[in-house]
Amino acid sequence: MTRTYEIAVSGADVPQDVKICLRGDVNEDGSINSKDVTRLRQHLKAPGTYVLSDYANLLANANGDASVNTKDVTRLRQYLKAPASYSIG
Ligand SMILES: [Ca+2]
Ligand SMILES: [Ca+2]
Repeated sequence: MTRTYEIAVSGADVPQDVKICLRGDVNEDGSINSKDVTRLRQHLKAPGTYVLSDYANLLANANGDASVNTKDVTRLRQYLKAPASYSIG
């Protein structure tokens, strides 16, 4: 997953806050757990009601393929059950 930032360089320091989440952390709270599965399932069932940000949509692509769908729900569940056997992303 790639995020791109444009930075204009000047003589002054400019602090930047950047939020970086692990793929699979659909609700962007810093951990991957059943809440992320729920969030993704809600989104897939009613995307107009449970909207994901562009970033959350990237994070939701748990299997790293070209789309966000029920396969990502399955991968998240597999990962949560056996993290040593299944990777995210
Ligand atoms: Ca989370
Ligand atoms: Ca996917």
